[in-house]
Amino acid sequence: MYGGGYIFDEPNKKQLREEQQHDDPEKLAIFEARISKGEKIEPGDWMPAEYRRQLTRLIEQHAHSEIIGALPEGTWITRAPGFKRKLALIAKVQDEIGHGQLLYNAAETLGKSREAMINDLLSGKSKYSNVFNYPAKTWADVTVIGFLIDAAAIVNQVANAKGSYGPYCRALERICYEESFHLKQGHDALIALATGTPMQKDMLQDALNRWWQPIMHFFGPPDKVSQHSEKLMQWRVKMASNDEMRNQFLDTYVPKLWELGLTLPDPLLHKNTETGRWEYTDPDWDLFFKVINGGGPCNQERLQVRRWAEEEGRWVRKALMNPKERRALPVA
Ligand code: FAQ
Repeated sequence: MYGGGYIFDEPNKKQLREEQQHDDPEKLAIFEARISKGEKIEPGDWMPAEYRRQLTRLIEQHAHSEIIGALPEGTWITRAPGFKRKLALIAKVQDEIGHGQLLYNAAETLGKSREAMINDLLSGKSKYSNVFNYPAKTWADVTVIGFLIDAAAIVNQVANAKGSYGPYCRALERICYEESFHLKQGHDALIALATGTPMQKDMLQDALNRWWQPIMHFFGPPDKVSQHSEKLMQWRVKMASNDEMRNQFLDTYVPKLWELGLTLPDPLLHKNTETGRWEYTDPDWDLFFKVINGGGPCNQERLQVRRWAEEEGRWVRKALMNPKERRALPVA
């Protein structure tokens, strides 16, 4: 049981509704004043039920994205070209799983148990990032993930690390340090393919063409459609809107791709020099909602792998939780 005394599992939904109705206006005003002064909210502090619910949703989805996000790249560990790239990929995939652990810990401070979070992932109730529902068909796909998806994640995480909830911000700070290494390995692999043989360059261009729309989707729906942005920005959980983050990403990374002679599959993509904003063809948002709600090319496969891992790892969890069985485990 944590500071707010609130546990998120099923029987307590009624408690959430009641708490929302009875958020003390005086406490709410003090809480909002603290946030506007830039203070960090810690697990033992009073917080409105909706702040707790929104943060739990967002951090939990982020944690799920890290562990599901390890799957497309994980399948390439044995096939990465050369020993150096294999080692780097093993380390990166291990880091992503570690980020999941850090984020589950941060979400647990809000009262939802890890078991409940994993159950919600495996049942399909919780979401995770759209981008991990696409296949990594070639080594160039792994390269695009390592450069552009890590870059997109960094844009989001660097901003939100300055947000209001202490445990989430501290987890993000550490994650950002590690992600910056991931970005370097992605960039190195990108340059190798972009300056390699014509076949390597074609393979990279093909991957970029396939991943461009999912990457544009990554930052979430346009601000005019986003359901949660307004409240989350008011409470300094999200430090920039979806469109602002997308623009920042385009500003930093599109020139790096163009410099390498790569193209992007959007004839309208350009920076408007008067407004300083990037203009582009609106990505297919119906497709985005289909993918995040279970209808993408790999949703079933991703969840099946996690269910298998959960089942196969049951004996390890049981042994770790049971002191008698723990004594029987071989000492490393
Ligand atoms: N994918 O009202 P908004 C990584 C949902 S970590 C799936 O705008 P919000 C590391 C949203 O949940 C990647 N669903 O939502 C790595 C909501 O649905 P709900 C993950 C999405 O929360 C790299 C609905 O749409 N990063 O990549 C997505 O204000 C390489 C309405 O949207 C984070 O999670 C999406 N892309 O803003 C690992 C960062 N976008 O819950 C391996 C933390 C929106 O009402 C390899 N999260 N939805 O049913 C955030 O900053 C926010 O949650 C946003 C969305 C910006 C993603």
